[in-house]
Amino acid sequence: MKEKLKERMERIVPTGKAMILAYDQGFEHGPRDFLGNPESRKLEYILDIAKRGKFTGIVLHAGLAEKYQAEIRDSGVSLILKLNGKSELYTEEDPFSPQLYSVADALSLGASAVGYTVYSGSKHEDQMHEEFAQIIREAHQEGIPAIGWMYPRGRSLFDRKSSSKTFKIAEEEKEREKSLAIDETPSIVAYGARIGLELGADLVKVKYTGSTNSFKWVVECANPTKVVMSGGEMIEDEEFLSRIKGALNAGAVGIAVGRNVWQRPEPLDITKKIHQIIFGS
Ligand code: FBP
Repeated sequence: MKEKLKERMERIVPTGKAMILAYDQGFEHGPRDFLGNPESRKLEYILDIAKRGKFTGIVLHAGLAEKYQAEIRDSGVSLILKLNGKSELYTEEDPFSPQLYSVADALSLGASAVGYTVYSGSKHEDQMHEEFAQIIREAHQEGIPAIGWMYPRGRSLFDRKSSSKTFKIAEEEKEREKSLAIDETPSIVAYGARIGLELGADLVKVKYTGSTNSFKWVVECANPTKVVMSGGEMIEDEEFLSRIKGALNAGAVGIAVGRNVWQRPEPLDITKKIHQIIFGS
C-alpha cells in the first residue's frame, strides 16, 4: 500500500510541487462566491480552468464528483474528495464540520486524495481530531493520501482571558504585525500545521502568515508533512503572487486556492503566472 500511496501522492505533488484548485466553496460559503463571475457556478467552467491551467488537483465535495465523474476523468485532473463540510448559514462561533463521506466513497469516485477540515481551537475540536485521525488510518490502509485543511478557529482564539500560552504569544505577534488576523499569526498557523503532522496527514493546507520568514517556521513545524498555502478572499494580483512566492521560498510545496483564481474575469491569466512561480514554466 505504501507504493500506492506514493503513486497517488505524486499525482497531486508531481516533481515535488502542487497546484491545487479548491472548489468546495459552494457548500462552505454558498453561491455568493459565484456572483462576481457567474460562470464560476459551473463545474464545466472550473474543470476547463483546472485542465488548461495544468492544476495538479481539484477539490470537490462528493455531489459534484459523482455527477461529473466522466468529465473529471476526461480532464485528467486528479480529484481530491473533501470528506467533511459545513455551510456558513449556521454561525455558531465554535465551528464543527462533520464527516459526510468516507474513504471508500473517495476510492469509488476515483479520487487521488481525501481532504478534511480541522478547526482546532473550536469546542468541537475533539470530534474533528478523532474523525480526521480515523480517516487518515483508513486512507493509509487503502494507499490514498490525506490532506488536512488545518484552520484553527473558534471562540477561544478571541478570549483574552484564555489560559493558552499559544494564544498569548499569538496576541503579541498580532500586536507586532497588525495586518495579521489572529488565525494568521505564526504561532496559531504553526500549531494547526503541527496537529496535521501529529495526526498523520500527508499534506496540510494552511493560511499564509504574512512573510517568508514566519512561514518557514510553519513549514518546519509540519515537516515531513508537506505544506500548501491556502488562498482566501480575492486580492490584488501582485499581492497574491507575492504571497505564493513567499510561501514557496519558505519551503511550501505549492498552493491550494480557489477564489483568487476563478473569481477573476480571466482566470487563466493569473493561472499562468502561478504556474510560472511554482513550476518555473
Ligand atoms: P479559497 O482559495 O477560495 O480561500 O479556498 C480555500 C479554502 O480552504 C476552500 O477549500 C474552502 O472552501 C474555503 O477556503 C474555506 O474558507 P473559510 O476560511 O472562509 O472558511
